[in-house]
Parts: sequence; C-alpha cells; structure tokens
Amino acid sequence: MLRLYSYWRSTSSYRTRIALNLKLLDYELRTVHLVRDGGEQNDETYRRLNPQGLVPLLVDGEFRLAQSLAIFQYLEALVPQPALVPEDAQHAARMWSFCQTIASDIQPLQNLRVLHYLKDQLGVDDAARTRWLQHWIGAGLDPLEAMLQQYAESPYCFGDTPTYADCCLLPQLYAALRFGCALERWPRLAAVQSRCNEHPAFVAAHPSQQPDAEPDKKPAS
Ligand SMILES: N[C@@H](CCC(=O)N[C@@H](CS)C(=O)NCC(=O)O)C(=O)O
Repeated sequence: MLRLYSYWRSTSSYRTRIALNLKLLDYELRTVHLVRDGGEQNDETYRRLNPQGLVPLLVDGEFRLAQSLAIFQYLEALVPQPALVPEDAQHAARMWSFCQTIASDIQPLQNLRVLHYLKDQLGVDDAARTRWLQHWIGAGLDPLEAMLQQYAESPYCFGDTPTYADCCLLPQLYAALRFGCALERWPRLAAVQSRCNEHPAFVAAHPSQQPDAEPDKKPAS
C-alpha cells in the first residue's frame, strides 16, 4: 500500500491527498508535525527518508518520492484513469504551467522555513510578515485568474473534470484565506473552489478532515 507523509495544513501535502483521492488510491497516512519541538521534518529519522526535510513524501514499497508535482506524474503513470491531465497537448501544458505557478512561485514564499527565516534572522515583525504573504500570494493568483478566463465556462480549472490544477488551487486558496487574503479579488478561482468543495475527493483531503488537525487553528473557509 502507498504511504504518504503529510501535515494537515501543509498545502503541498493537501494537494497530494486530493490527487490520491481523485485516483481512488488507498494510502496509509503518516503525520509529520511541522511545528512541534522544532518540527519532526527536521528529525534525523525523517531526514533519512527525505533529506530535504519537507512534506509530502510518497512511499511505494522501497521507492520514496518527494515533490508533489513529481508525485502527480508518478500517480498519473501508475493509475492512468481517471486522467488528471487534459488530453489536448496545449491544454495539458497550460495546466502544468498553472500548477508550477503555485508550486514554484507562490508556495515557497509562504513556506514555514521561509517565514521562520524572515522572523528569526531578519527580524521581520508579524505585520510585515502578513504584508509579505498577502503581496506574494496576490501576485501569484492574479495571473492564474487571468489564465482561467479562457476556460470561464468550465466548472473546474481546465474543463468538466478535475485536473492537477484543481489539486494545486484548492490548497493555495486555503492558504490565501489563512493569511488574510479576500478571495473576492479572484472570482473565477473562487468559483472553482466552490465547485471542488462539493467533490468528495476534495472534501476528504481538506486539512480539517485529517487526523492531525488542530481544530482551534482552523482558518475560516
Ligand atoms: N516543492 C515542494 C514543497 C514542499 C514543502 O515546502 N512542504 C512544506 C509544507 S507545504 C514543508 O514541509 N515545510 C517544512 C518547513 O518549512 O520546515 C512540493 O511541492 O512538494
């Protein structure tokens, strides 16, 4: 059985949980507490599994794989149906471009270790940290809103069925809310969010549904 190392409100873990659910794959969940006692991701035991010290990590037998977008590619090869990549080459490329904007250009700037560095090494206070987060999340989501205008009639990001873009988008909007961004600025993205929130694969992957969820830390969403 597949095993996933995950933290309830890690957006990269959340996107991977959605993908596993959409593929109807059973998996064993191993939780990694990113905050307690300096973070279990920094423990030697976990670093032996993933030297990068980040979640998610997918384990399939002896095979270990970090990086959510690489995990998506592995899942697509492992279980081709239901396909989570559009058939058309250009739509597929756009879909990956959408995913990369979130995974490469937005999420790293809101990541825990970056926020720690801002605070502990650079002396950035909470108000400036919030400005940082809202600025970079906004700068990343604006072009995604524009990109999806072309697919404005579609219930999901790129058509009538979910793709990896939806797997990336929902967690990123969860983080946007968590860090105080108002989703009204991105009506098309918010409409996709509403649709995905009705889908059982997305519902089951939500941070609030995870065994390690800490209810008092739930964002309004
Ligand atoms: N590019 C990686 C990002 C992984 C990542 O940054 N994970 C975060 C949680 S979303 C993490 O483990 N952070 C721990 C830390 O910053 O110490 C992916 O897509 O999997």
